[in-house]
Amino acid sequence: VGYRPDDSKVAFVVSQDRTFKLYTADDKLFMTGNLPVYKADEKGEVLVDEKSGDITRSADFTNFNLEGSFYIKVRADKSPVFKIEPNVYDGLTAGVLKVFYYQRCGGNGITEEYAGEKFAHDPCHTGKAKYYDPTNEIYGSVEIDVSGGWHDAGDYGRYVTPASKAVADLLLTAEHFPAMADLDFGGPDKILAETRYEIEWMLKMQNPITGGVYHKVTTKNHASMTALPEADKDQLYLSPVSAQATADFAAVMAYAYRMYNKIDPAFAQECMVAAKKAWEWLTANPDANAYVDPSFFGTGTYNDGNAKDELFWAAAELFKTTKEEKYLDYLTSYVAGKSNLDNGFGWADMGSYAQVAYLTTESVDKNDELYKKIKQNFIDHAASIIETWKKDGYKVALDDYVWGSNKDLSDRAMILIIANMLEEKHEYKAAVLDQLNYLLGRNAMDISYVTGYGEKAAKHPHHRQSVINEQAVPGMLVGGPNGYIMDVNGDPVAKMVDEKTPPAKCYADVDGSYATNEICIYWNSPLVYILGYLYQK
Ligand code: 9MR
Ligand code: ZN
Repeated sequence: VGYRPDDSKVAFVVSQDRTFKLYTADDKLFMTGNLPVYKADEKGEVLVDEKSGDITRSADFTNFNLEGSFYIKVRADKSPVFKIEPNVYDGLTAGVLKVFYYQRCGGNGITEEYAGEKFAHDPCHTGKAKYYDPTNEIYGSVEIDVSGGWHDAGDYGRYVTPASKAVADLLLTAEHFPAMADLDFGGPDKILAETRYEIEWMLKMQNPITGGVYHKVTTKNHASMTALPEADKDQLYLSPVSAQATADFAAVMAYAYRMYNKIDPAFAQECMVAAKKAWEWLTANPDANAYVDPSFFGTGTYNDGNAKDELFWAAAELFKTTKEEKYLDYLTSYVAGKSNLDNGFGWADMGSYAQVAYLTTESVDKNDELYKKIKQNFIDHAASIIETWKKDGYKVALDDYVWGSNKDLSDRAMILIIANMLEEKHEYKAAVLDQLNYLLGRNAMDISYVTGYGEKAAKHPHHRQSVINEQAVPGMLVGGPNGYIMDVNGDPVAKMVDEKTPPAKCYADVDGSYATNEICIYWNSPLVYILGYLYQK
């Protein structure tokens, strides 16, 4: 996609040449640079990048900072055209944020005014949802309106735990980078109102009597790949209440209170009451832990064996908002017994959100043991990410390429951005930009993983509206390389790769590939955070 004039600018070259050339998009030669000698180990063996199988060398043109459109050429090979411009990411930032609007489910549909003729659609999934098991004594007779919110991904399910991650990332973006709160991204609303659209749906997912929160609402099976949202008329079902969904919900609602209190105190109050009610359910059900989705469903499971990290997050947000002792007591005793603090930005591991909430609680004494332990843990986590970044041939801070690797990488960049807020370091900032450059095309597949951005970008995401309209909704981050794809039955990429394919290359831009090329709200959301950090002037 491009670089800002003052940032580092590097291309990775995999051929055996000595020089590289930089041309303007209209073919004027502007500079010639030398490629460095090959990196070698102690025995003089050339280093091969483990994750991609490539021997990479850096074509560094950082000092070149003229604005315009350019490409790099090494002998006959040309890179895609990229830009050098101060605001090179602005359009992308708006586009990545607008995806949440495109993912809207429910009442008003999405209109031509904002979605254009192609992607506008009628209201969808507005029927009442039943509890999946009619014989259940407490919930069996439940039939409620849970319309609204965002479709999770390429499918039309709506799931509370990944939704909580997406909401948390957008709230963190609006809070940490105030300029983002004003960004007009071409939808009907700005970031906080768009996020509220999801929060209002989440409120409907709480059982008003028990305070417990249903894990998800979906049809029994996924809609066909050719069904537009409004054509998917199957009965909606609620899955069981889970400790994960209830705790994530409590965390999100406590956080929402702080974010919306100035804008709409009545709404903020509603969130606060719901958060406390959810916490009551959690204290009344201390043994609720592993979530296993009923076999009734053929939709996403979001199975999660451990709910304690979600409770950790709930306690941290509730403490930050209310300052009540009981939440601090919970945090103190939970953290005291642990050597690792559940690092992760969801959907399964929510510990890093808890850490961030506690570390940014204003009244907390920075010399107390709890603060010091959590901060040390956060900084150690960032340091391990930096170690990985330094070793990698494409400067990717990933140890493993799993389903949704682009999310893991984006989450890791978020950790570095927040670590940089706690203790500023040049390395953190440099590593964040390298992760963004990877997502935007500087990678072993030579493709931008964000639809619509970059000359050579993913065009065939596993996303129903994009497949049906034969055009990708722009601004969506696809899942990316998946080193375990061979175990995924039914994914065409499983047959396109073999044991020898390096993990960073287990990817193809085909729309059947739900395990490398799907899109998700909680894959876009950490990217919004990264772009928010760069947007903040
Ligand atoms: O993002 C999820 C990934 O971490 C899991 O490994 C994978 C298999 O359980 O499921 C992914 O989530 C999918 C969800 O189940 C349904 N909607 C689409 C999600 C992205 O592929
Ligand atoms: Zn819908």
